[in-house]
Amino acid sequence: MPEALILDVDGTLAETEELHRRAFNAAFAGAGLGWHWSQDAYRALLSTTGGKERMARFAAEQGRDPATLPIADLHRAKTAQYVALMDSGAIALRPGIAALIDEARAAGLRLAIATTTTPANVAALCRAVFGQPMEQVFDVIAAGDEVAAKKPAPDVYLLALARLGLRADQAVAFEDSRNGLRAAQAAGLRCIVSPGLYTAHEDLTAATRLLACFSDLGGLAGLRRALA
Ligand code: XBP
Ligand code: MG
Repeated sequence: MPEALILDVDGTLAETEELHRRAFNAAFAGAGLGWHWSQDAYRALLSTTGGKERMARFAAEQGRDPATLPIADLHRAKTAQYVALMDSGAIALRPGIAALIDEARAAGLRLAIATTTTPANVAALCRAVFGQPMEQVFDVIAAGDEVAAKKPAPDVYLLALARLGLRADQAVAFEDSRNGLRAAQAAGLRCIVSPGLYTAHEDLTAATRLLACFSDLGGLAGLRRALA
């Protein structure tokens, strides 16, 4: 049995990407940019991880030099919109996640986050779905802006492992996307994957175990079998 579970946030703990998309669009409207990301456009844009990086890519696709746009300000406005949406109670955990976290805690496993998004957004999610500060739910938080390269680079998983003080073979990752799976595996981790609304079309067959739903894992007993 691993000593820790390292969980992705967006798409894994909860289906947050639709909230991210709405928050981006609200920030664009607030800035008078005339940009709007449809669900189909956002699905394609998600191959670029990180909100700032995603906006810079979109600007370049529109023929604009990203350096001439206030990307950092736009991202701050987007994060504020996202936190407000989250605080309004728009989100729930994905099926199977609450039970897995409870069982892992009861069994003495440690819990970590390896996410591309910002700690402010993780904190808002924890307030909304656990009713607790993130530090009480997770022992370790590793976030995208703390590392040199975002997923699919292994950096954020390596940071989570370093903060846990564990080797990769002592933990297991949980992901919803190909970029996340590649990041976890590049860090040497085994990875349980269940695709979400925005990643169902991706090739996730390299997963240690690919599930339609995290509740199909069968808890820690199922995890032990999946890793055997
Ligand atoms: C999720 C992301 C994030 C969010 C937006 O990837 O790529 O960029 O879409 O968050 P993963 P920010 O689930 O693989 O970590 O705007 O805060 O970057
Ligand atoms: Mg994800």
